[in-house]
Amino acid sequence: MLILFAAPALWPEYETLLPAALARAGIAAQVVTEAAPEEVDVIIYAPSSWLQDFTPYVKAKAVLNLWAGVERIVGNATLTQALCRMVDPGLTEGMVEWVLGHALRHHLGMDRHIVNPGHVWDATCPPLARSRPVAMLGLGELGLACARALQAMNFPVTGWSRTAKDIPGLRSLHGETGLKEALSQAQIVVTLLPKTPETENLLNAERLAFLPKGAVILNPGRGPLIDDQALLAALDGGLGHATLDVFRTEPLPQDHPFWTHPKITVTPHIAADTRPETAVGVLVANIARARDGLPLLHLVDRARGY
Ligand code: NDP
Ligand code: OXD
Repeated sequence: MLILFAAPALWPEYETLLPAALARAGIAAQVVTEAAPEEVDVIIYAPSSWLQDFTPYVKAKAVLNLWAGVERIVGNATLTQALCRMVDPGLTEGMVEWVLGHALRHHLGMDRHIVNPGHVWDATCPPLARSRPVAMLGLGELGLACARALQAMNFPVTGWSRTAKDIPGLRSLHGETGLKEALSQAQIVVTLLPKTPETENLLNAERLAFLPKGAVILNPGRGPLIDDQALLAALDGGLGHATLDVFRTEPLPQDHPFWTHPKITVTPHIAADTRPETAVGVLVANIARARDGLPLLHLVDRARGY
């Protein structure tokens, strides 16, 4: 098989790992960074790739995205090949750590003690997690893993997703009324949704107003899920804090008000990264399936957008 690795910036991380993993799996494949398009069997892809026109890749059975989010490729009209997104145990683990860390920061009020120039002896003890409701918007690979980790710490978690779900031990809502209910009770909201036409500006002024006073938003999903201006206005009102990892423009422009707002924490799109050590296993599994004509894992529904 001929595998085109069309993500040059990431090549050094995969150059040794990927051929070794293919060899261990007994797959006779050559991984290259340049190839005659008509000879390529599988394309490994990242959104920053030089490859934007998939038309000449007539033999390619799959495009394997190295990112979980597919909004930068899903609308590509030249892409007729199957598109798979990244579901990587290492990436999920990273996201769980980011969400837990930032949830605990706000839950425990850590900032009061970390930045305390006046040496104030404020002995107010935080409540237990069991009395801090969390709304998890998105119950996919990442949202569900984060919901489970928060539940393991006793946070009462309500999940919300596009479709109705029956997940053992997790209160799950859907639809507009479900969203209003989840937001109205949440002291911490986590947005782990893909960017699609339906999710853009999901948290607008009207919906942000459902949140109780002092509530905190953690957004490791995508910037456009939240209306920037509505968020700033809500923070200037009763909203407690927003910790944002993703933005409409990245890197976040230096003059963007998010950088200096006292109730916003910016992290530079580092919530979770695809980890080559674990991701190669997922890539190899799908390469084997493409070779054997089996259904691919983590297929993107092009019409749905994720
Ligand atoms: P999944 O596709 O597994 O899950 C997406 C979830 O969002 C599903 O539960 C889906 O609902 C829900 N959803 C989609 N559209 C809607 C809608 N219109 N209304 C309500 N719910 C909706 O994605 P992942 O969990 O793997 O990833 C989520 C996102 O996280 C990625 O798309 C990416 O944008 C972001 N991400 C960010 C990273 C970072 O470092 N900041 C790293 C990796 C990912 P349903 O279950 O009903 O289909
Ligand atoms: C991803 C991301 O989508 O890093 O994988 O945001």
